[in-house]
Amino acid sequence: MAVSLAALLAGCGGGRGDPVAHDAWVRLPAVAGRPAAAYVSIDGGREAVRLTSLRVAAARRVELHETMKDGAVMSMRPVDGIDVPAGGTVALAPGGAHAMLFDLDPALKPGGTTKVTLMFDHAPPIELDAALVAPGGTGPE
Ligand SMILES: [Cu+2]
Repeated sequence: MAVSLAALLAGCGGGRGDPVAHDAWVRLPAVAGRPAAAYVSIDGGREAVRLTSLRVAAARRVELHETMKDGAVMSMRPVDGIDVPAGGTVALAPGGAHAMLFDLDPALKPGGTTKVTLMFDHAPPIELDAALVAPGGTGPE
């Protein structure tokens, strides 16, 4: 399949084919000092990309995790990226893939927001506000 140079260049600078992120939220930890979890939905663009990391200024360290179910036992493990198919939607959501935020700023309170930045292997970063949700909350209301 032929791809023109112009199309390639258009894809490299925030063109229309880039992925879009929305509905970001962070579930605050029930106990201060425990990790928080961040969730977001990503609509794939013209080409498949890989979410390689998530940056949160208010957290010292962030890991991408996937959740596995072995019978009734749920566990999670770090992954080095999450695939976002072209034209598809990937939801980081409770019970599935998520980002784990370590050493989150304890001043963050439910009802506020914090900035998160999604980093991709070959798409521009996306920065958006994540709603802060109380421990045990199921999503932003
Ligand atoms: Cu986790």
